[in-house]
Amino acid sequence: MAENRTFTMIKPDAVENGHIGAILEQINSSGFRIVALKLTQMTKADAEQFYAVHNERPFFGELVEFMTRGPIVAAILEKENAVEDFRTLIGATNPEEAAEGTIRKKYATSIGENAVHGSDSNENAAIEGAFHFAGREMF
Ligand code: RTP
Ligand code: MG
Repeated sequence: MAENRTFTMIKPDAVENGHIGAILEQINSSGFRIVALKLTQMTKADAEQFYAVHNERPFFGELVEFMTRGPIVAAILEKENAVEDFRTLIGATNPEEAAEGTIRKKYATSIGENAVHGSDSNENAAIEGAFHFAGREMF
């Protein structure tokens, strides 16, 4: 995947709370182009693989449970400096520490149920994008 791309998920909490439209609108109006998009639901095995880096952490079971309890919106986004700029747009992991106006500040309910995911490196963006999308689904 190109280095000007990142991968995101609108997590089950934000989908349940009806924030898909508002979050996609903020993503677009912040200069990101959507190059892949779908509503999908991860299985337990999917979530365990996607978040394998966290499998020793105390919150791992809770995280897998949360991420599989309902549909998510998966998307690949394009913009110059996409990974870093998107992490800025979503804000800190804990919404209480997230900057005013960030997506997590506006829509997250807790450190665990924090509305959106954003890749943390170009390498992981490529891995995560390929995890969710086939080549013909990326534009
Ligand atoms: P993400 O990967 O989802 O974009 O979030 P992040 O980089 O800001 O945070 P990370 O450390 O990668 O954690 C992944 C997700 O695990 C859940 N979490 N729960 N209960 C807790 O203390 C806790 N800490 C992290 C969150 O859903 C977090 O986004
Ligand atoms: Mg992370």
